[in-house]
Amino acid sequence: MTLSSLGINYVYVVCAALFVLGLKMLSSPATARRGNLVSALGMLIAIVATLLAQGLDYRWIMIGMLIGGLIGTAGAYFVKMTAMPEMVALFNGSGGLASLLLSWSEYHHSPAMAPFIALVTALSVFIGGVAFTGSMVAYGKLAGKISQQAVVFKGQHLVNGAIVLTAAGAAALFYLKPDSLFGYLFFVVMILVALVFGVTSTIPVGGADIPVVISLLNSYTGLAACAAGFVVSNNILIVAGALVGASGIILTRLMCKAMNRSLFNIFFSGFGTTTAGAGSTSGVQGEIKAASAEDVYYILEAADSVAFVPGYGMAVAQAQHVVKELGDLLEANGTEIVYAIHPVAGRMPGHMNVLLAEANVPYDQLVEMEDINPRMETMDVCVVIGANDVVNPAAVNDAKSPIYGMPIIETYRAKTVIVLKRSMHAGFAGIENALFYGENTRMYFGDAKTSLQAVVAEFKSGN
Ligand code: TAP
Repeated sequence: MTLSSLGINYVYVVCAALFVLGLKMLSSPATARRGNLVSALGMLIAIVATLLAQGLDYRWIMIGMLIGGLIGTAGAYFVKMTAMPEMVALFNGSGGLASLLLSWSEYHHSPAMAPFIALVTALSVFIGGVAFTGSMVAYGKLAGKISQQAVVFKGQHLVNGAIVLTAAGAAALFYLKPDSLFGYLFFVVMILVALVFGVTSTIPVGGADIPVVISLLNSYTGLAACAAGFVVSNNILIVAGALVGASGIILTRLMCKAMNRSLFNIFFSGFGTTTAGAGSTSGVQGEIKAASAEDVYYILEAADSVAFVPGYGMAVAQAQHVVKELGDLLEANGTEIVYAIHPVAGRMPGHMNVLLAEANVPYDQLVEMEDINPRMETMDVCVVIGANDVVNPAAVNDAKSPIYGMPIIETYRAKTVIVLKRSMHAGFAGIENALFYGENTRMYFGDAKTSLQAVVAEFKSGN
């Protein structure tokens, strides 16, 4: 059975609509799961329709799909939530490599290319190659397989500039005569240079900034797929690639904005590479008021409204389930509960949303930063669970601070703040936090999960 070329384009329009709808649904926690399924359905229809339209021998394709499907399913089931960025990096790299290989094989089929096809072939192998090795470096850094430190050396910009110029030169020479031996030589040079550039452009990024880079590389993979779509004249690959390219760049921009950092700063500053400790100084003065589980119980028990503000430490402690348990107990006690989510809390986009969804926190209790800040003064208690930078008032009132200008959840304006962390160590940005010394702040030291379990026990025993 084959689909006519007109018929398949109708199918592709449906698939494209499903992709767009799926993306739209991904923008809200309440619809995100269904959005994923809608997009996946669009992709399934696109793959089946494309295979039917080509009238191919499907045996090898089926074997490939089966192996890939098994790896993907196993990965999705067994990967730990905190290892999700690594998995995304691996998938992303595979996408870049697939575009590179697809365009390379098309070139072998018909090296006598029209100028436009030569151009998109060059683009797809170059961007695909960069996305592949860049993602592998990103994976290595996140998984601790290679050093998380930013590798910054003198003349780095010059080296990267020379690499890009070499790639552009090779692409131009390939473009002029793609079907000659020289054309092929320059094609191979372009691939090698792309693979090297993926590494050299990613190693200057510190481990903690890698999620932003993964989002950017994701955008590259989309662009490579889009270019590959032109190479093989496949409309749905063009559309899907363009959507991934655009959404990747939008997400990258959002992450940069939420951290008040430029992409240049992320790529070249080596920010966040040192494990900042108590030694970081900003001249913060004041008294630390420690609290016990019993103190926290009394404060919470008397509160009418409580905002939980989760951060990276909640992910480390895997405290989301006990947070929900405490939230339920408070609700049963007649307290209003919200979970205030900062867009870059944790280490990956949507990190806190995913963890809280895993613990079945109702979506309508999740409140965004823009919505909680205006009513902060009316909140009786803010419970900061392993968050640090995203609640640091220096971002608002210390113009010299490296995070000045970064939007934060302004917990310091709440009536009482309880901070759960293990020590006075700094967070990702490596700076001290005046919130911990605030008049209205109580520090409850310890692992967030263990600490919250103790508070839950207090509630259950009715103290
Ligand atoms: P951080 O500022 O990194 O602070 C996390 C805090 O959690 C630390 O101060 C740590 O203090 C505490 N902690 C660690 N393990 C804990 C445990 N088991 N129990 C209790 N507390 C624990 O986190 P944040 O406030 O979520 O901010 C995120 C930072 O990452 C921002 O600077 C952001 O710009 C950056 N970033 C985010 C992203 C995305 S997309 N989310 C991407 C790249 C960078 P102790 O060691 O004292 O316990």
